[in-house]
Amino acid sequence: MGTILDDFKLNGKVVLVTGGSDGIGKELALALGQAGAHICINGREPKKLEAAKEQLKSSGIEVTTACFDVSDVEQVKLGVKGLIDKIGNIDILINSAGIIKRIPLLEMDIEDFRQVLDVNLSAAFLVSKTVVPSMIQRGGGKIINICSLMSEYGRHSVSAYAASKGGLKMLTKNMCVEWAKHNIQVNGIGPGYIKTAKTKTLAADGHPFNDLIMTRTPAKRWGEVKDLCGLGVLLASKAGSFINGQIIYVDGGITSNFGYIKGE
Ligand code: GCO
Repeated sequence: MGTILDDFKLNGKVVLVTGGSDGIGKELALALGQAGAHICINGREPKKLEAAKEQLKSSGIEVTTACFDVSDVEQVKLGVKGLIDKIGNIDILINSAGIIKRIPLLEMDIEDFRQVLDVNLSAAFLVSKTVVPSMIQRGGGKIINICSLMSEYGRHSVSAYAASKGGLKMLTKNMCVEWAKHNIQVNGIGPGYIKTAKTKTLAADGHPFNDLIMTRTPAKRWGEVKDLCGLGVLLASKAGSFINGQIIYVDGGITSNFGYIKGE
């Protein structure tokens, strides 16, 4: 007889991670691969994809790459179809591709604003819509959308990013509402401040933003990409089968904290 640990295993499952050649996407790909899944990583840059593939393969993970732009309707259609033809089906989709542009509202032009929404929000709609019919046909699936603290908060100069991540939170809930009856679970991971290429400049020692994070986060540290992996495996596995439509923040407690005064 199996144990609860068996419910976390992903053997025989196929995962597509968009934005999988880097950062949070790559780390989740590694974790789900270690849990037994076949991993397909998507990205726009063939060289980066190959490097990520080699890295995952060296950990004994089966990997396929899929080079396409998630914000381009035709490329998504061809990319996803090509992948399904090649390796069967996609059981688990992680929408992780994302960009950020830190530009104050009055200086931001509409092209930049639209591009952020296209990649962070519309692409999750597009890729999911392309993958889900085959999930329905096969009796179920999982979608994990990578949200953000900015799904809840504003911050100076990240308006487009926050608008996209707030939208992704609500898209997650609506996907759950429409697809749960097909045994599809759709949830969001809301990373707090995590050390990645996107936050590298903010995390530098002595940067005032670093001070803000260190004082405001109850855990008194930045997150590491690894901190997201346990939740990623839970949401991708049978163990998470009745968790649906939730955004779970992995943030060292920052969303619970209004702030400290000196000495607390
Ligand atoms: C910023 C940061 C954030 C992070 C992250 C927070 O400029 O405030 O880059 O937006 O990227 O999404 O959860």
